[in-house]
Amino acid sequence: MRGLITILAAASFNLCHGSIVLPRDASPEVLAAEALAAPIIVAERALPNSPSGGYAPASVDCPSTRPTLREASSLSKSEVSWLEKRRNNTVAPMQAWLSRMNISGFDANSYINGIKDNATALPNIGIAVSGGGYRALMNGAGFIAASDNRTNNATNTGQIGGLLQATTYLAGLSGGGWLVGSIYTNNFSSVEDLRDGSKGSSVWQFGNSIFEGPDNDGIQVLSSADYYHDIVNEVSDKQNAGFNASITDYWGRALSYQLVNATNGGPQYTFSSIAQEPNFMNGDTPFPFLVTDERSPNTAIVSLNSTVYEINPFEMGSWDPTTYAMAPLQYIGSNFSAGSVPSNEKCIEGFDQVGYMMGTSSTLFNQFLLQINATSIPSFVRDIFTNILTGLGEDNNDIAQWEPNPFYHFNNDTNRNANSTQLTLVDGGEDGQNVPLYPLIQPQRHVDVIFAVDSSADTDLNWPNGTSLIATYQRSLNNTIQNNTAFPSIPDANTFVNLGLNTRPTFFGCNASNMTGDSPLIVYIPNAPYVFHSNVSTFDPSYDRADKIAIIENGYDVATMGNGTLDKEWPTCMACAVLSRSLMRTGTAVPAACNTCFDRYCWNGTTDSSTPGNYTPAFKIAELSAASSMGVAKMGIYVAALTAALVVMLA
Ligand SMILES: *[C@@H]1O[C@H](CO)[C@@H](O)[C@H](O)[C@H]1NC(C)=O
Ligand SMILES: *[C@@H]1O[C@H](CO)[C@@H](O)[C@H](O)[C@H]1NC(C)=O
Ligand SMILES: *[C@@H]1O[C@H](CO)[C@@H](O)[C@H](O)[C@H]1NC(C)=O
Ligand SMILES: *[C@@H]1O[C@H](CO)[C@@H](O)[C@H](O)[C@H]1NC(C)=O
Ligand SMILES: *[C@@H]1O[C@H](CO)[C@@H](O)[C@H](O)[C@H]1NC(C)=O
Ligand SMILES: *[C@@H]1O[C@H](CO)[C@@H](O)[C@H](O)[C@H]1NC(C)=O
Ligand SMILES: *[C@@H]1O[C@H](CO)[C@@H](O)[C@H](O)[C@H]1NC(C)=O
Ligand SMILES: *[C@@H]1O[C@H](CO)[C@@H](O)[C@H](O)[C@H]1NC(C)=O
Ligand SMILES: *[C@@H]1O[C@H](CO)[C@@H](O)[C@H](O)[C@H]1NC(C)=O
Ligand SMILES: *[C@@H]1O[C@H](CO)[C@@H](O)[C@H](O)[C@H]1NC(C)=O
Ligand SMILES: *[C@@H]1O[C@H](CO)[C@@H](O)[C@H](O)[C@H]1NC(C)=O
Ligand SMILES: CC(=O)N[C@H]1CO[C@H](CO)[C@@H](O)[C@@H]1O
Repeated sequence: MRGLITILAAASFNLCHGSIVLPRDASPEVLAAEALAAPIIVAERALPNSPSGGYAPASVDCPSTRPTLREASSLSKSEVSWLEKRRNNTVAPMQAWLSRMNISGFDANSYINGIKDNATALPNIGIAVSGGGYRALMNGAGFIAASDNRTNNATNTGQIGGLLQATTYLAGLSGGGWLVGSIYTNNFSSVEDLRDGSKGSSVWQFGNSIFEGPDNDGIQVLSSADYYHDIVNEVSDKQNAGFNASITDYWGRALSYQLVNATNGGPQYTFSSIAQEPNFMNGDTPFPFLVTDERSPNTAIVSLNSTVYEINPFEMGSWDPTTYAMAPLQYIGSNFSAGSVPSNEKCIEGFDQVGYMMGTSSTLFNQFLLQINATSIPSFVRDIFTNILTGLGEDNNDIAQWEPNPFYHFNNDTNRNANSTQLTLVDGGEDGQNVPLYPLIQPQRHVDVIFAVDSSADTDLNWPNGTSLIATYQRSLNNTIQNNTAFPSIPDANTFVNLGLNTRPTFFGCNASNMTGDSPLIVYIPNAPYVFHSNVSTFDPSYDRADKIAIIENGYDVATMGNGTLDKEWPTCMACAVLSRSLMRTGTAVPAACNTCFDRYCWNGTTDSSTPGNYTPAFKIAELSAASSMGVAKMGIYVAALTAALVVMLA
């Protein structure tokens, strides 16, 4: 409520005094309409609370307790008190969901009733949505839609709706981060609402690529030239305010028109403002994360031993024994030194602009912008990019340059960036961990089960083959970097393909007693064709409405195994996965129905590492008749883009 009131006050301040810079291109009519709608708009989204009123960060008086960094030795106080509300709020939805999932011979209601006052005993659920561009956004959206009790028909027999309402944590990375960021900045919108969009808004209108800008029926009524002028002007504002800009600023701004349902993609909306949304504050939504990787100074390689960062509504930082620190996200643009903001410095807010955060997590996608000469965009924009790219040099094309570095002179001995005024961040999947499990396997969070939605393009035909889980497993074996994160044993990619572990859901880590540490059970949900070829290229920038709907629907089928068509006990088996660790902790006998599920879905340690043939999965149900097939010609260009991206990555 506090946030709402602050913003209502700010909104009226805006109008009466005009001293906060307004979004530049708004016409008087739009401003008037916004003013009238302000109370509604304000209640419905993350908050437009950047102090500059636009994209640029700006200085503010520091709070009486000046912002400081902390060592990553525990959860933040803010997260701990938020969890008290959220864990309690998941009890009723969990009871309802487990009962609907119908585990025969097991009374879910009385089981949860018996432990509802003890968060340690209750199941603690996480969902992780992988990267993979728009493919990952849409396939991930299918999973979220299926899990959401607000989705039409999702609580019917054979469906899994309500899982989201029982979930504590929701992580996204790169394309999956666009999904998570878009849901939260639009007031925890349902996927159905985002998919269908709304009149006058370009949200989730993927028919026009970000090269063209939003369709002209939007509030914006922008031509492509106006769209680019706006983006370029906003980024200039940031530079004029004294901040370096990198290609990720342009990238994040362009993405925002499709992801943030506000005029010009909401240049003044921040990620930290999610913490001021009433539904988040009340513990009515899961806790969101974005994930990004650090590139050490003077290196071009990002590998499994790179430092990984999470961005959450309260903080940004790393649990790794390198940086091992958390910074308050709201003040992340301040000139921190050795963990505090020097007394002669003001505090900075607005650096954590939502598009910039989503862009940072998806910087590999900057490769998209490098294809600029193959598009029809205005020449002045090309000139700008050419200048930027020339200035950066090849190694820096795909980075977000965070300056100032909040971790400057902090943890001097271990922090690889301790002596650098810049923090260089890249796409969260560049270390190979394309499913954002990192925040969810931190031992402090005690997550029991993670639904790992994998839309990676591992195989030649853009299907996943377990490579991402293998990476997380390998990292967990390196005692120098893993810092007490345990992970179940994962077989090699050939085994994934030979045993079909990448074509249907698979559980890893079923036997908790047979592990090095306290690891969650991983429910692997790989993208596979049920009703549509959802293996579209990572670098395809536009999707017409029919394809968008079809890919989301296919993702829904991936989540529900075709509304139970492939296995009518699948919902029961999901519930068994959710309960597994809790049953063990409370010493409760595993129901026979769950043992049947575990026999069916748990990887039992078998391997077959022989080289498989081409992986060309057939439709598990039948191709949707309504959807168009993807244009083959269109894909050609983006195969070239993918190749370019790989060249840069491997360079
Ligand atoms: C937990 O949730 C229940 C049901 O929503 C509510 O009545 C109760 O006050 C909550 N308890 C705490 C400690 O928040
Ligand atoms: C979804 O779950 C929430 C939380 O339990 C509940 O308040 C809401 O009524 C449910 N909505 C539907 C449509 O079932
Ligand atoms: C809460 O549950 C845990 C795990 O079952 C158990 O060890 C602990 O004793 C319980 N605490 C209380 C207060 O009942
Ligand atoms: C609604 O759910 C039922 C049960 O899973 C399923 O048979 C039916 O096809 C679904 N309806 C639609 C329109 O998806
Ligand atoms: C977009 O914002 C408008 C105006 O606030 C709102 O009416 C609409 O429901 C929003 N659409 C989505 C998909 O969030
Ligand atoms: C383990 O991580 C450390 C530190 O990040 C790194 O130097 C080392 O090469 C890694 N070991 C292996 C076997 O990859
Ligand atoms: C990470 O490990 C690789 C070898 O596995 C090594 O080449 C690289 O230098 C290491 N990087 C850092 C930053 O430790
Ligand atoms: C685009 O074309 C211009 C002019 O031919 C060239 O200088 C520039 O390097 C090209 N940019 C890219 C990203 O290839
Ligand atoms: C880290 O090293 C720098 C430079 O030597 C020093 O100024 C700073 O105080 C050190 N930080 C801490 C926390 O000791
Ligand atoms: C940073 O500089 C300090 C002081 O010169 C030095 O002790 C420390 O090892 C350096 N840290 C790194 C990661 O290079
Ligand atoms: C799995 O994916 C990786 C990463 O793209 C690839 O190198 C490997 O060849 C693939 N293996 C199989 C069996 O698909
Ligand atoms: C649990 C654990 O081993 N935590 C370690 C993580 O890394 C920091 C920094 O090196 C150590 O202080 C912690 O003990």
